[in-house]
Amino acid sequence: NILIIGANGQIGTELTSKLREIYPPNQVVACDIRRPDYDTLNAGPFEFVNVLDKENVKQVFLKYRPQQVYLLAALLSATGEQNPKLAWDLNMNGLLNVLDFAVEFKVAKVYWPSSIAVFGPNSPKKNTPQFCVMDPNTVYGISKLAGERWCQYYYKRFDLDVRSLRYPGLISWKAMPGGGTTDYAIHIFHEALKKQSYSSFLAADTVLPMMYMDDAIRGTIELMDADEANINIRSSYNFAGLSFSPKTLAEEIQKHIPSFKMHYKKHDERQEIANSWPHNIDDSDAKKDWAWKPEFNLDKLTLAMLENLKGGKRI
Ligand code: VAH
Repeated sequence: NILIIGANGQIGTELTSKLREIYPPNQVVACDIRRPDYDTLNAGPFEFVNVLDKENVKQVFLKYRPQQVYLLAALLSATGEQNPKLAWDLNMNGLLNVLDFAVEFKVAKVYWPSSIAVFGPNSPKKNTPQFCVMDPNTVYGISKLAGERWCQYYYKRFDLDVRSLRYPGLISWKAMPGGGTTDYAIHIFHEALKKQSYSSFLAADTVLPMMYMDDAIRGTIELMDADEANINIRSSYNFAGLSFSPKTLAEEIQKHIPSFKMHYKKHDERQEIANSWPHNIDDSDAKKDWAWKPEFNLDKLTLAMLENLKGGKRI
C-alpha cells in the first residue's frame, strides 16, 4: 500500500490521482483532515488522519502496512507567518511522527517535500547551488531546512530511504493552493478568465522559480522510482522548472486575452518573503542523478492553465 498524508491539498490532489493511475487504486490510500469532495479521490480508500495525532497515525500504519508514504501535510509560507508556532508544530512534528513510524513499520520509501524557501537573503539569488549559505527567514523556510536535516539524519542513522525535492512555486488548476507566496501565479489565471484583470500582491519585477504541476508530479514519481544507488542527496534536491516575474506572466496571458489588465498592490507582507528567495535554481544534481528534465516552459504552462480552466474541468 501507499499512504498519501495531506491528499486533499494542492499537490496531494494530483499526486493521489496519478498514483491511482499507476498502482491499483485500492492500494493508494488518501489521508487528510478533510474528506476530498471530488470524484477521483473517492475512487480509492480514504482515512481521516491528523499527522500530529500519533495514535491516529499509528492506526493507519497498522491498518495498511504501507511500503511507501508521501507526507504532504504542511502550512505554507504566508499562512506560516500568521501562525508561526502552528507552522513549526505541523511541519516539524508531523514529519518526525511519520519518520518514526516509517522506521518502526519498515516502510521501504518515504517522500517529503522541501521548498526553495530553505534559501534566504544571503543565499546566492542566481543559479542558486545545491549547497550554499541557507538562512531562511520565514518559519516555513526554517521548518523545511530543519526537516531536510532530519531526513538526512534518518537516512544515515536508521537507513530509512527518504527522498525529497525543493519545490519551486507550483502552478496548477485542479486544486487551489493554500497560503503560499507564489499563489499569485495561480490566482492570476482564474481572474484573467473571470474579470480580465488581476491585482498582483507581488511587484512587477519579482522573479521567482516556478513549475507546472504536471512536471512536479512527474519529477516526484521519477525520483521515487529512481535506483537507490543513484540518489546521492538525502536532504533534498534542488528542482527547477522555469522562472518568471508577475510582469512577464501578465504579458504572456495578454497574448491569449488581449484585454487583460494587470495591477499591482502597493504593499503586501508576501513581498518581503519573495525578496528573500532565489530567482532561479541550479538543479544539476537532479539532472545528473536521476535524469530530471522539465517539459513546461512559460508558453506551454500559460496555454495549459487557460485551456483547462476555461473548460471548467475538474478531476
Ligand atoms: C509558498 N508555494 O509560496 C510555496 C513554496 C516556493 C514556495 O514552497 O509558500
